[in-house]
Amino acid sequence: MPDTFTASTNALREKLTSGSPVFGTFCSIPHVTSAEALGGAGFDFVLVDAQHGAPTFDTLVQLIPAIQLGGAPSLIRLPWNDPALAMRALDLGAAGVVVPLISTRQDAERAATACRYPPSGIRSFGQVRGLSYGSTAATNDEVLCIAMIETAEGLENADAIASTPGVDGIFIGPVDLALSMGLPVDFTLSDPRLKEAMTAILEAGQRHDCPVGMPLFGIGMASGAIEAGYRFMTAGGDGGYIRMGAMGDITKLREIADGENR
Ligand code: 3PY
Ligand code: MG
Repeated sequence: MPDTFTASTNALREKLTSGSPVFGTFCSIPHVTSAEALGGAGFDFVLVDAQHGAPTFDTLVQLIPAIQLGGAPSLIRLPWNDPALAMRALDLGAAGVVVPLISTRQDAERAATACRYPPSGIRSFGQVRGLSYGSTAATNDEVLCIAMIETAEGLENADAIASTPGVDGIFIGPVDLALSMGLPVDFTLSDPRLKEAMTAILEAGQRHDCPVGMPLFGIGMASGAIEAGYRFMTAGGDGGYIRMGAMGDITKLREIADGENR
C-alpha cells in the first residue's frame, strides 16, 4: 500500500468549470461491451443510471472501468439521496454522483457531505480503485456532486440548493418536475409553465456560479439549450441507440423489399 494517497485530477470537473458545453450520454444497460462502446464514442462523460436503468451497484465495478477504457469518466445517478450509495459509487472510481430529487437545502447538504471526507463531510475513507489508479473522485476538491432539481419544492428552493457548499452542479429533471407541478409528461418540454420553471432554476444556478444541465430529448433541443446557458447536457443512451439503429435498418430493408416486389 502506498505511504501517501494521491488522486488524479478530475478532467470532467475542469471541463464543467471551463464554461464550454459538456455532453454526456446515459448508460442503462449493465454490460461491459455496451458500456465500453459508449465510453469510446467521444462524450465528455457517461451517466450510469442506477436510478431507472438496469445497472445495480454490483455491476458498477465492471461498468466504470469499461467506460474508462473507452476514454470517458463515469457519473453515477444514485437511486436515492443515500450517503452510503454515494460513498460506494465514488470508491469504485466514478468521477462523481448525480443525486435525484433534491428538494431542500437539507437534501443538498446531505448529498454534498456524503461526497466529502471530514471535516467538510461524512464520507468514510476506503478507496478501492483509487488505491490502484488514483481515482478522480478521491479528494474533496476533485469529486463532483450534481444535485437534481426535479420537484416543485426543489424549484422553490433552487437558490438555496445552488448555493450549498459542495454542490458542483444542478441537473434538471424536466419530467419529474412537470409531474410534481401537476403537468402532463411531454418530452417536447413545451409547456410554458415548465419552461418558466426550468428558466428559474437555470437562473438560480447562474446567480451562484453553479453549472446547470438538462437532458436533451432529441438533438434538436441542443442549440436552444446551449444558447439558454445550460452548461452540461445528456443526449440519448444505449437502449435508445440500439432501438433507433435497429429500427432504422429494418425500416429501410422493408422499403427495399417492397420496392423489389413492385
Ligand atoms: C427527469 O426528467 O425526471 C429525469 O430524471 C431525467 O433524467
Ligand atoms: Mg427524474
